[in-house]
Amino acid sequence: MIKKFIFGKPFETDATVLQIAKENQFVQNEAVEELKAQNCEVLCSESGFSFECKLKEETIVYGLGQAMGNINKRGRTYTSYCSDDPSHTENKESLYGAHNFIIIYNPSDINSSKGFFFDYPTRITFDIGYTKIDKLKVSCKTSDIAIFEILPELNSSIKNDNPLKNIVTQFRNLIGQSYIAPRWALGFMQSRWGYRTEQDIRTVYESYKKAGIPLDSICLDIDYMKDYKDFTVDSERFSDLKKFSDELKADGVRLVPIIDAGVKIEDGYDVYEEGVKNDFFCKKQDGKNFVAGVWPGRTHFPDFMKQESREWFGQKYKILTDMGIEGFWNDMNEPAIFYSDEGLEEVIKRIKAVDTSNLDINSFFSFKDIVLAVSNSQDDYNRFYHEVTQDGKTYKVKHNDIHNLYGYNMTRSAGEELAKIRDGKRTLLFSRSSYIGMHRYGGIWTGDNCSWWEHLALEIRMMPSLNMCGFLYTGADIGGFGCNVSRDLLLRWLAFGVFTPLMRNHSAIGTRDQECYQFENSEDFKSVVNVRYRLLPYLYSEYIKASVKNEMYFKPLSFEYPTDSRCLEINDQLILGNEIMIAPVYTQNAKGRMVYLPQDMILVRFMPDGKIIQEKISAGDHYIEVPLNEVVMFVKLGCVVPVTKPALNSDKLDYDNLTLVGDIASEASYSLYFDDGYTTKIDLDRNIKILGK
Ligand code: MIG
Repeated sequence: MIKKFIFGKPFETDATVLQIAKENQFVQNEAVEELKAQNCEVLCSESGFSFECKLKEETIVYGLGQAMGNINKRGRTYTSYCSDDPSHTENKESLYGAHNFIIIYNPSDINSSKGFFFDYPTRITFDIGYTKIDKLKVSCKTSDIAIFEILPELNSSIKNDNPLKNIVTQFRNLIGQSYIAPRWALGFMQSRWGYRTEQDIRTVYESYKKAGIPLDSICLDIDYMKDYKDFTVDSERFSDLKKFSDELKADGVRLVPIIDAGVKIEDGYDVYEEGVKNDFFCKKQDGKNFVAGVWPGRTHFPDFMKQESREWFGQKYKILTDMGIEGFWNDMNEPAIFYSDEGLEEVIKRIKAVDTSNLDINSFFSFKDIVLAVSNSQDDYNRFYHEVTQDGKTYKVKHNDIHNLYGYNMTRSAGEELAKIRDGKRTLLFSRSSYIGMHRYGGIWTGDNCSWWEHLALEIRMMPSLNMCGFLYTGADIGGFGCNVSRDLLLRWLAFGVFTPLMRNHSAIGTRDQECYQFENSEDFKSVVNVRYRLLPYLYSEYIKASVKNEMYFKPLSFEYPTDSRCLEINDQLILGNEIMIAPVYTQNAKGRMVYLPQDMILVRFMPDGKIIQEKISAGDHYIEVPLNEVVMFVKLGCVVPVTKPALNSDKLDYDNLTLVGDIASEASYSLYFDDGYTTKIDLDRNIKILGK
């Protein structure tokens, strides 16, 4: 059951798609009372809003999607405020996304579990037993907010057998079905900020081929554009993108260009001129278009809150789809701002004011901060406005008041228009910034991580939380974006990436070359990436089922074994789909790791020579050796998983001749979803092949 609590005049974020029945809606005082009856205290005032409830010692809090911390979010503070911050250290409270969904879970009373979604368009803070160990406090600046409460409904048509899965499925019904990527987008992608020319891309394509390592796509980062202008191609570096993309596609490799939020200000540039002429850009209070310095220098931001702007910008992707492009990634859409004219002016003024003084310890540090504060500043987010139409009225809203919706609406713009442009065919689309609701239009990558073992561990923990919030097509920059990767880190990260729907090796300019073929014994990389392709029919099938049925693709172990006390604390093993458990190695110089099995399982080991070794392992703790060039997974008893032979890309895979691994002795069967990889008409009932028995 879902209840909706309405305080003040909530901004319509379009996060949800279900109407809540009148009798389950509570407004203002009624809402306060209804929540009080459940021991939640709400305070609405001029100075802000807060929601508090007590946490028992045993209470676990799940959710929050893209965030630091463990799968259990307790003991920290998190702030949803989409931030372009590439340094994801332990202490960070905000990353690129804003995913305000939590589940409160009491293991000794599992039916008392509840989910809460705080639908609020800008900064909101979750203090989860941090300030006070037994209190959850959610607070934000204004008292205009909608809160959805999800209570488990165990006798409903949602046949999830436990309250945790049931709450997630109800929540996902509320927010609508997740975006579904084309099948090739589940192939391995290579990317790097620094590929400049057709020749650079050709080298990547040829080197993968030569090394025999499968590859489905190569990303084009900002250097394919002419002077970083969206929807342009630098013809000196890519003389004929259509011809090039057709040539690679004929061999099963696709190109995936980046699109940035800011539109370069330049006379004669059609996107800029059309945007100015039609009032498609964000404006300042004085009605002039807001100017933000980003990659191309001075830019305007499309006003993605305005439907006309969304339609216009989204149709621009056709320029690239006409060149054979079938996938995109949307970047810098928090939006990232290097500087604004006003911000720069102020900084220079402030610097001038201090430059003759004798800087002491305090003034010196504030002097240093003056320059740093010019990027992504609150002041800038307060300087521009959106034109919004709600309830038939059109009015202006300050950007900062709806900050978390910008990246969402950029990707919505692309998603809605690409659906028209490529009628009946799926397009790959993933975004950096996001809000719940955007999961209907595209996936996300988790932004600028580093080549740190800790960031591999972080990704493992983040995946199930993202799935709760509807983001299924997701993954991190494999190998790490910033810093220099080591060979073993890349291999271990790939071995986890084998299982994430978005599997992309991406790195920053200036870091060590990170393509798989750059390292000694590239056969080891081939063995690992091959496993992705061997499992692709299965992974694709589980991904589609999870999307269509509003379920999780990755689950914490506790969601499958909610009363196993060991499972409640496991942050480094995941359940994938319905059949398997994975336990990635994420520490350096480890030859393997301890794995906890909540039940008997079949260990399936993919060997470098292509053999698959299987062994039954009993419930409990085991040290499992995992050489760098092998991939292991655990199949539940009573389950089987289809595998195929590896191929150089997903177009070349044999989807017909599948063999089964796992509990083959049990005569178990597997329901495989299959289709052409593109269709938007997904029919789980018709497109299922039963394998086994
Ligand atoms: O300011 O396009 O997160 O993936 O390679 C950096 C260059 C801009 C940030 C993205 C990253 C991408 C990079 N971009």
